[in-house]
Amino acid sequence: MPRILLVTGAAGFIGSNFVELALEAGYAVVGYDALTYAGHRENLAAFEKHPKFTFVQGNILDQELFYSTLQKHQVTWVAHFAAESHVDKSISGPGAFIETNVNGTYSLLMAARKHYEGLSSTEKPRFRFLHVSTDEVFGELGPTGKFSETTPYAPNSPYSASKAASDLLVRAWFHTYGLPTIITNCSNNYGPRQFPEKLIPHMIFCALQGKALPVYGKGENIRDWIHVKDHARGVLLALEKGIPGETYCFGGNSERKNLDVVHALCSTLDELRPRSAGGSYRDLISFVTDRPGHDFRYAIDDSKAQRELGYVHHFKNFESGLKETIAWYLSNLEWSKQVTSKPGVKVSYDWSKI
Ligand code: NAD
Ligand code: TDX
Repeated sequence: MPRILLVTGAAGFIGSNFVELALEAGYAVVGYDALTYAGHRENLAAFEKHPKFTFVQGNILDQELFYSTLQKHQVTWVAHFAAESHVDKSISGPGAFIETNVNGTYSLLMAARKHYEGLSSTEKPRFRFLHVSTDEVFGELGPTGKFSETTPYAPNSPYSASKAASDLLVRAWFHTYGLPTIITNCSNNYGPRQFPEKLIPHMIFCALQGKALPVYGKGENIRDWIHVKDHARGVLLALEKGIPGETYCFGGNSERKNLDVVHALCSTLDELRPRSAGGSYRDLISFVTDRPGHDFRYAIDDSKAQRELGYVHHFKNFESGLKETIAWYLSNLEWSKQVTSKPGVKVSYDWSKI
């Protein structure tokens, strides 16, 4: 029986990169996405006409639609990426995060369990519900140590608390109902198609406009950067080889201070697109009020995934991955213009200056 993969959040940053990989690997994929301010059909344009790809516009809170989609397409694996994903947005408006991330995941679990109960005895053991989560559920690290699958949860932002709550629901559905669930926790992703509210693309477009580059606090907070294609490969491996009830962490082995990321970004832009006004893009760096409750450091030990899933990092050098990413944004300015020009989008750029 072929694997039919349903991907929630397929039109978002990581979801669309995952769909691309799964199609390349030969799987049939059903993309399921509500197309919020962060989800875009443009992200699926390259494979929209792929014979093995189907798109359903739907909300994860719509349990009936989700169940009927699972039934109609005889789905055998679910990869759940859909979420409200921006920490700053969760601070100014936490309600949407509880609604989508907690209630939405609950709704999917209810529908997935009903679908699972109706599968044949040969299909049941092969069904998987993979929930994509974040390293932020573990809280923050001091200067040393790394998060792993055994780190206790200690979320600090409304975003990470809502993700932690959804992880615990997924865990409970495995233990109580026997739904074959897997959880993955990943560090900060970078790469093509990331919505420009997040650090890297936001800095690129501020720089191109000649606007200040807003570094929170002193820029000393540390993130572990993973290329989105490595994360996508990890999730696919977890579906193919992971054990139900287990969790797997993925990191990039590339810890950087935010200020160092912005410096690297400016140097690359200086090389690829020198400022017409002269000088370096670094001159635009501006230190602004810190994010409330800003976690100091994240870092992931992904040796379990390496050992048990055969996970390897393809993007070993963050600065060269960053350069490739910046080059992608520079050659896809029309994409950025379209995705930031939709209703409900908080970031806005003056495209006449870019
Ligand atoms: P994103 O914001 O780019 O995309 C989210 C997608 O989910 C969008 O396409 C949006 O339309 C869709 N969506 C939102 N609410 C929905 C709803 N109610 N019903 C259906 N679809 C809905 O996010 P991303 O950065 O691609 O993150 C994807 C997942 O990976 C999230 O679960 C996030 O928590 C997790 N994650 C992200 C990172 C990161 O660095 N970006 C790191 C670790 C984990
Ligand atoms: O303008 C900015 N200036 C700044 O200094 C922005 C947008 C961010 N920052 C800082 C805050 C963080 O320390 O940069 C770091 C990265 O910020 P974000 O890109 O907003 O990511 P982060 O808050 O670390 O969360 C991301 O990684 C984990 C994703 O958005 C989450 O979905 C994921 O779970």
